[in-house]
Amino acid sequence: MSLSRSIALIGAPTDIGAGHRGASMGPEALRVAGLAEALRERGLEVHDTGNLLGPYNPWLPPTDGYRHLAEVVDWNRRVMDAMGEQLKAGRLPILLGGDHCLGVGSITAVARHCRETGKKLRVLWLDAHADFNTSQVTPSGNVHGMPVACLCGLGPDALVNLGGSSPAIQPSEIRQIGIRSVDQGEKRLVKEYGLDIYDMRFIDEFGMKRAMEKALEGVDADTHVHVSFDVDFLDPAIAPGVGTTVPGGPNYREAQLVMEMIADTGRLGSLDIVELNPAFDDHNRTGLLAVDLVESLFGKSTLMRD
Ligand code: HAR
Ligand code: MN
Ligand code: MN
Ligand code: MN
Repeated sequence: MSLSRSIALIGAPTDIGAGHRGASMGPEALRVAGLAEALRERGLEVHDTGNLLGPYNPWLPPTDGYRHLAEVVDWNRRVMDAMGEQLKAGRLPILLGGDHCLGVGSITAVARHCRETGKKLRVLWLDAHADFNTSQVTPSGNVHGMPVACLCGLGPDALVNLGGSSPAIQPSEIRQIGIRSVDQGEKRLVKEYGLDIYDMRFIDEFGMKRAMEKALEGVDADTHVHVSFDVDFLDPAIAPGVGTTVPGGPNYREAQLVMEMIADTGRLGSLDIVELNPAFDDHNRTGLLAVDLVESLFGKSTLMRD
């Protein structure tokens, strides 16, 4: 396995792009759930770099279709710089969100790292939502519903050009898994941009194994795999601790299989864990589940294989 043995945890305690307060407590909940210890148990070296500092959430209504755009940009710049620094140092960065608007900064840094090192990029977007809204079509103005569009060049200049070249990624570099909530206008855009989506309907009909085989098709020794794990990907029955639950998500075994199949590629290069909201959780149950799944992502098979 060519996994980087050295991991950097980067906390980004903010809910600046979300529709509910509380994802700002995500980084600490993941620490309390034992994330660093679990990774060390896997034989990995873990540096917790602590939390980034960014603007407070002013909790204002949208202006021109965005809530808190200036603050969202500020947080994303800090996330991009911190992720970029760790990638440059040869570590595998794990972003502890924070809401999913931070995926813009995180993946912009990863995409730049791939360009500089001549790697192919495969983003695996595990989510209930497609996060492909724009200011024109968003039902909420919440930027956590927009990061994939921004990364593909569709959005405000400050986010689209965060890394200095736009678009940060091509739609062909991303696969979405577990999707089951896409807004009306968002649907049109997703089709127009040709996103490769393994939604819950696909998973119901063909199973998670087939979905993941397809999502991982083409991943090879030259590929950097980035996993953007929005915890609302999981079925709310097992993961109540998120701001935007959507019924009908992957169950425990399906989620484990996703992580195990990614681990089997040996190509994981970076990770976001976002949208964990302790204010909605039950005794950190969702935080503990996220850590359990991340252990599988780093090769701890729940079965008899290792
Ligand atoms: N699609 C809705 C919106 O744009 C809800 C988005 C919720 N997003 C997240 N991240 N929780 O996936 O407002
Ligand atoms: Mn999301
Ligand atoms: Mn989501
Ligand atoms: Mn790398």
